[in-house]
Amino acid sequence: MTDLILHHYDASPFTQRVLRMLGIKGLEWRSVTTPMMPPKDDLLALTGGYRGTPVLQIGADVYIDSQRIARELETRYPQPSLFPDGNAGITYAAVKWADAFFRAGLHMAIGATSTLWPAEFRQDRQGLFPDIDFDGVDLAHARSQMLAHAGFIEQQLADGRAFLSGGAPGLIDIHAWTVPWFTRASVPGVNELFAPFTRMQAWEERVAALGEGRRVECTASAAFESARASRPLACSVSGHEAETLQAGRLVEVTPDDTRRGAVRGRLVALDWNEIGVAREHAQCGAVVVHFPRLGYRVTPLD
Ligand SMILES: N[C@@H](CCC(=O)N[C@@H](CS)C(=O)NCC(=O)O)C(=O)O
Repeated sequence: MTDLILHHYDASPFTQRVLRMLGIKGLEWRSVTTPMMPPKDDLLALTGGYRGTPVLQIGADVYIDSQRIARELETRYPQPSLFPDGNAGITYAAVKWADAFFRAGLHMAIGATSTLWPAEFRQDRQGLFPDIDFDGVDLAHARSQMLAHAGFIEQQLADGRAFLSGGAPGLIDIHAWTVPWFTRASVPGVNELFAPFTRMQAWEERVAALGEGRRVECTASAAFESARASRPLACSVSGHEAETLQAGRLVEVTPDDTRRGAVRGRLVALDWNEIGVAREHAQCGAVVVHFPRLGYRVTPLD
């Protein structure tokens, strides 16, 4: 039975990113479906407070955020690579471009459809994105941003290449693809907006066809059992911040963009793009929760 356990719901564009990574690598994985909004007691028992999706669990190691998950999958399963052109650094950095594209799509979705969402869900999402005025979205601007981002994709495909970095699919395709994926399906006007981008549309189909590897359904209690039966991998604290963020310090890790929840634990892993905290819960036992540095704030508490 595979050790890869994804805690997620399929409607999430960030989940879709990870599914396509699993597709490129052809991996078997276990699926634990989480609710789209609280209460999410099982997920919080595992993460210690992070409510977002997706979360990848491998034994007693818990990986937060699609970018951290990409790094772990690439390390453990290097072939086929998520970087077929070898450009790993710039591709990881492009997550911030993909997030800007996502934000444009999110603004369009909120402006065009959020008054139709169930009141409880709308209220939850307002709390999650406190920087967005749900009643005052500038739709014309959001459309212009969507067009600009989609235009870059069309331009990149202009020489007839199958994928953004050449003939093989990679993380850059996954980053870019989730926005057309979720907006075409749910936001009125997007198909018309993207109509001139015919190369992009054909590319979207190729990325969708990467699939999701092999999904095996799983329960939260089986996932807890897998954590309890395992020990976290050895990790280390390194880098110049070791002077202020020493191993063993109690820290809080919080996403710096949306309110997906804070996690407290003892610092066990640190470098320029890694934070790992050790924590325990009766259901999962001792785990290490790993975050990327990009997009996450670490605050010492002792
Ligand atoms: N940077 C994160 C973003 C994850 C994210 O914002 N996911 C959304 C779903 S698309 C979420 O967590 N929403 C709140 C929830 O599911 O409770 C990642 O790449 O994983």
